[in-house]
Amino acid sequence: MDDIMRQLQRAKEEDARFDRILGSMCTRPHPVSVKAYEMFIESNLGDYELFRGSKKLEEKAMEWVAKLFHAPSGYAGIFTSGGTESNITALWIFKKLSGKREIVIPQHAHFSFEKASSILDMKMKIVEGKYSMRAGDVKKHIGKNTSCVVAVAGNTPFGRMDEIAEIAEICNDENIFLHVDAAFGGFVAPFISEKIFDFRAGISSICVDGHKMGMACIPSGFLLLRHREWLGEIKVRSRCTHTRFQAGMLGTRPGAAAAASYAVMHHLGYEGYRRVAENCMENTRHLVKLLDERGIDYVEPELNLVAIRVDDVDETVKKLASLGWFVGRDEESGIIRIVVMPHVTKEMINKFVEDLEKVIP
Ligand code: 0PR
Repeated sequence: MDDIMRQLQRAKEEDARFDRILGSMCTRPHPVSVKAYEMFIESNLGDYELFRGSKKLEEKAMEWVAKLFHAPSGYAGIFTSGGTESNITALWIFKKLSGKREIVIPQHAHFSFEKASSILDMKMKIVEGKYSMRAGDVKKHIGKNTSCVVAVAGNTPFGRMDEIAEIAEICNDENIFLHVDAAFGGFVAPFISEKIFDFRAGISSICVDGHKMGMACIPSGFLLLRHREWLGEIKVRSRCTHTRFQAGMLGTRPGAAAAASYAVMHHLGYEGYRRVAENCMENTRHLVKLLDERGIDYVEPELNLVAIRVDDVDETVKKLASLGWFVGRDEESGIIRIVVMPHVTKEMINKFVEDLEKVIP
């Protein structure tokens, strides 16, 4: 046992620590979330008749998110392992409902849609756009085989929001589904932006991740659908278990993750998340100010994510790593990515910018 523990300790020491991580959309989970996770470690939501308490927590966490996004009363929710599973599941449902095999998707959408396209055998029609997707560019990509449009609230490289309300109007006119990927932005934008990107805009589905700005333990994802009946498309009888039906990709699922999400959401509440988001935005502005003072070029942030333009992405990432910093990168856009998560303090930002100045010409 001692030997195993020593091995675990050594492995843990090889893991990066959050006080050096600047490029991740994850953060240290809130202590309340960790506590709840530990309490429900045995629970399996795949067989929810056995774990009815966990199931209730899952439903309550879902209600909390549904309220955040103004879901209509007949909505359905699936608690998932995160944005990837949510995105694949949404496209799966819309393929079944429409019987069509094309998706219209912004250039800067997350690579989980590439996985979805491969698994579901759906063709991606890519809408080009500098930092986000404009409504005016969407229409020409819609055709008779379009199943759904994907729009992003807080995209992966720039943290920008697509023109979701306007895109929703087009989708409603064309009678096609609109899925909103708010995996990252869903816990920030409602608190700091005036933009309407949720069910009020007339969207079909939306996902958000608790394990990103929700400060919940990994894995935590929420997928909300406008109509409960849509779940019927992916519902299967779960034979031999204590539960009659499952709807979703996974079988056995961690009840601990649902309890952990419930706990942090109800502990922080909407006001708590507003404070977290405002604090992250304040630190984002601090970072931008330091970059301005040094003449370092960046993409104007909309949420708590700053894409810094550099000449040689690979070289910059390597040099920063040698100084102990982990930053995100996107070679295609020529940027390194700083996500100003709740664990990213002003002190970290100050030290990082000092080091960044040393490594860029
Ligand atoms: N949608 C968007 C807009 C995302 O940015 C991501 C992940 C996903 C969906 C998929 O989410 P899951 O990975 O939870 O399934 N974006 C992060 C990124 O690419 C994922 C991540 C998080 C990567 C932490 C690294 C990391 O350390 O940055």
